[in-house]
Amino acid sequence: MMKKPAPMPVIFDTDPGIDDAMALYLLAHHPALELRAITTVFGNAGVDVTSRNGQLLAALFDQQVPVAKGAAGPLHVDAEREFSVHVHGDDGLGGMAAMIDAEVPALDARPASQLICDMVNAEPGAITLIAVGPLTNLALALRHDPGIAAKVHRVIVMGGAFGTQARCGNVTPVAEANIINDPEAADLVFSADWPVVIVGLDVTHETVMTESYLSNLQGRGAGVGVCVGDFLWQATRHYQDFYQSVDGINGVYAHDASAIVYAIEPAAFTLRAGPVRVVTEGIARGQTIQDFRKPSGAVTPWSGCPAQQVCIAVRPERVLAIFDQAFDAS
Ligand SMILES: [Ca+2]
Repeated sequence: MMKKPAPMPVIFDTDPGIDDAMALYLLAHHPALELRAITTVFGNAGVDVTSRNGQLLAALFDQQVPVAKGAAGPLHVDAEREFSVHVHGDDGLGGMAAMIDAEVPALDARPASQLICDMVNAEPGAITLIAVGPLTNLALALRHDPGIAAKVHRVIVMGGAFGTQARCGNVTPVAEANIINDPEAADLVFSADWPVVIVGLDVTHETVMTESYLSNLQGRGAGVGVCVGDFLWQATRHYQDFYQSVDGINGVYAHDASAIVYAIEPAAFTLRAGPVRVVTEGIARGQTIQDFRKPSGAVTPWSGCPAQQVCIAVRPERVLAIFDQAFDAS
């Protein structure tokens, strides 16, 4: 019999966030992955709220892992910032944070970037970073200890938009929310010499969790104190209304969960290789651009940056099936 591969150890960098909650549930319950730590960042709400949500979700999903609070704002503090309370509600969880009735773990004493450096240095080559919020914590970790780039197994980022299938920005015509929340950090993370896979709107907008799909989660998925499927159904009601009014879809996009599915089943995605830079100035601030042309020898701002991988196609039925299966009793 073939020996099962050891689960992939993961640090989850997150700004919960309703789709973050969905992603974390899948990460915590899939046998191919092993959640090692949760690091929080501003984004869908302020960092105090997203950190509290990280603690609440760790408790709900029965995960005894450190939760470390990260950046309260982007690298450049004068940058404009706006929280997505119109999308995720004031509490970041669609008004349902109060539904979670579980004992909440204390925050780790370290800042998120320090925890990332410590864990990566303790197990060189092992840790996968999955980042589904603004990339500030990863950028701070790289600044603090550039040596970690060579020791991280892989970085998987939910963010950006590259225009395939006309998938462009969701905050501006060219910028996606996680990237425009800290374009300087994103540019640093994509330009660093570590392997990055970018799961952007090009693929996340291809996968819609419809109202009937979400409804079918009810009564399924054991949580501490409350059924996870019931919690997600309630938490997505307002979130779904937002997408209905903006994009006319009867459901929600599988944004952050898609990054977890990539870690589980990369074959569900089509990748394109090439260096990626982020526009940091002007009206296109936050735009992600990959140079996937054949090398011409011309010197450009992409020259010398490592080739990263951008997801340009997905099999949505695999994303939906893998997420749904996490709600079946194991
Ligand atoms: Ca997120």
